[in-house]
Amino acid sequence: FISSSISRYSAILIGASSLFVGFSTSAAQQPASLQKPNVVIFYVDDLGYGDISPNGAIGVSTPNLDALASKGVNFSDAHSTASTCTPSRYSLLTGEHGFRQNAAILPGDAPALIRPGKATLPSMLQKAGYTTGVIGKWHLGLGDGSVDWNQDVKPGPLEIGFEYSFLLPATGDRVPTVYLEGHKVVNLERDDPIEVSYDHNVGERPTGVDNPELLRMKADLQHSQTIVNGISRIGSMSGGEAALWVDEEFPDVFSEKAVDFIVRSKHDPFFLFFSFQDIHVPRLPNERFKGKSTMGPRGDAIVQMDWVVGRVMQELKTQGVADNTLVIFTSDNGPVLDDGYDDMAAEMLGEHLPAGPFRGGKYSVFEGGTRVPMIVYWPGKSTHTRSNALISQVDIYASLAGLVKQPLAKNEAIDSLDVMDAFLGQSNNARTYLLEEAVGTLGLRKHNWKYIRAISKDKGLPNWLGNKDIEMGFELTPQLFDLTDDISEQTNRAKEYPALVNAMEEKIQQLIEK
Ligand code: NG6
Ligand code: CA
Repeated sequence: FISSSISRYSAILIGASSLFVGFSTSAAQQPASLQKPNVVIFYVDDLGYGDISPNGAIGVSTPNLDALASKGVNFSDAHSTASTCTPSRYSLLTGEHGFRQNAAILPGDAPALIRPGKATLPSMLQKAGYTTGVIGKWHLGLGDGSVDWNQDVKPGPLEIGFEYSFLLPATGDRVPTVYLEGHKVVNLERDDPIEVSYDHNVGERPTGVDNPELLRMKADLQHSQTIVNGISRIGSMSGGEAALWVDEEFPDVFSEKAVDFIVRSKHDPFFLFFSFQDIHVPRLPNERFKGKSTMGPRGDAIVQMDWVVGRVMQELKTQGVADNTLVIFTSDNGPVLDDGYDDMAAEMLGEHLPAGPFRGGKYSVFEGGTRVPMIVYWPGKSTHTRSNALISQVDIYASLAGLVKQPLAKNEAIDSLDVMDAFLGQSNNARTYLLEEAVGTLGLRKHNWKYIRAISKDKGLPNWLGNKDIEMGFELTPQLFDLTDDISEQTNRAKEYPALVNAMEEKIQQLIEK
């Protein structure tokens, strides 16, 4: 009786809602069993598998993640789709592999990579009645090309399914170093317009190249252009003085925006994509986190990130929506120590293993590139367990669509599988194969086998990869590892198993041609 009257009730609302954007059904009006859960994705930048205490971190403690893992599902074989940021984010939001859109690390003035009209995770959830917001790092491009930061900056997240956005437009180390709320640069003054260039110097601001004495942190050549807040960045920027961000304020600025979003949205089901700048470079944690790890700024940035998770989790409780919120905590790619700034990350590492037992890190095709922390928690719905299911972030899309009963079009989220039972820790059956994208090649998992495609000689690798002190896993011949007894990918078995190598190469071809 209840359910039929509810469905009649919502049918009336659906009819009426054509007048409005989205539904206005209050979550509180529905019996709990029929409520769609809120979804919060905490997406950390460059956080390695071993960087959190539930996964054995040594130099840093993350009590809020301990709390999450002590109730939720902690995954040991969960992957971002790529070992760099832009393609991983593209996949998370579209349910497609990054290579389909040639997703590569974008400059700070790149056009929007996800074009309006493309089905996305937020647009799918919007159709299912969700209020959607993105807060934090974007790095998926904005505008149509040669973006003018003094006008409405679009298309961007608002044109692909987010109702609210508060962004760091690209990365912390790239200009423009300003916040973007909706279409507008925050605090921009009319008589001080912003200009940005990635190929020549603009304006009068000092640069790291010319004025190294002004720097608070030494940087490599690529990070030595415009100085903002004592830190030289990638790219050149003039104007927008009143709009410049202060890196040390990120934890408070972004978590307050998240709090406001939760307070505003709590009557509808909501989706919050909380995308961290931490622990990407430049690592400039707030004063109150300084020295809270034994690893210098990189470890302190982890403490800061953990605090932000706790702050947002607390607000879910305060607003009375925690029990009906599905939380996914994960990272966009594996760890990196020196990524362009001299912040002592390598020197102060001690015994800590950022990638845990896995080889390589950010940029790598080895497991350390994409095997990232993932914790999922939905009170009363997820099982408390440690799961070794083979999970890809590309599957979040179809899994959430299944959960909210939103049918997918044929060409929507084509690489995404509904593995919600695995996300909730109720099954170990997720993927049997999983693609891993790196800057120079592709890897493929088939159960515990790991195949790495040979890189092509003539294509070469971006020259800046040379000095990262990371094992990339790029070889001119194919590699094959059996992770069952070789979790750290030490012994190449490709010559012993030529048929398997061929089969896995064929599988990659099939996936590409799909
Ligand atoms: C690289 C930057 C690096 C980082 C990365 C993107 C250089 C030398 N290095 O090009 O510092 O910004 O891009 O990181 O320019 S990601 O996590 O957003 O993919
Ligand atoms: Ca990243």
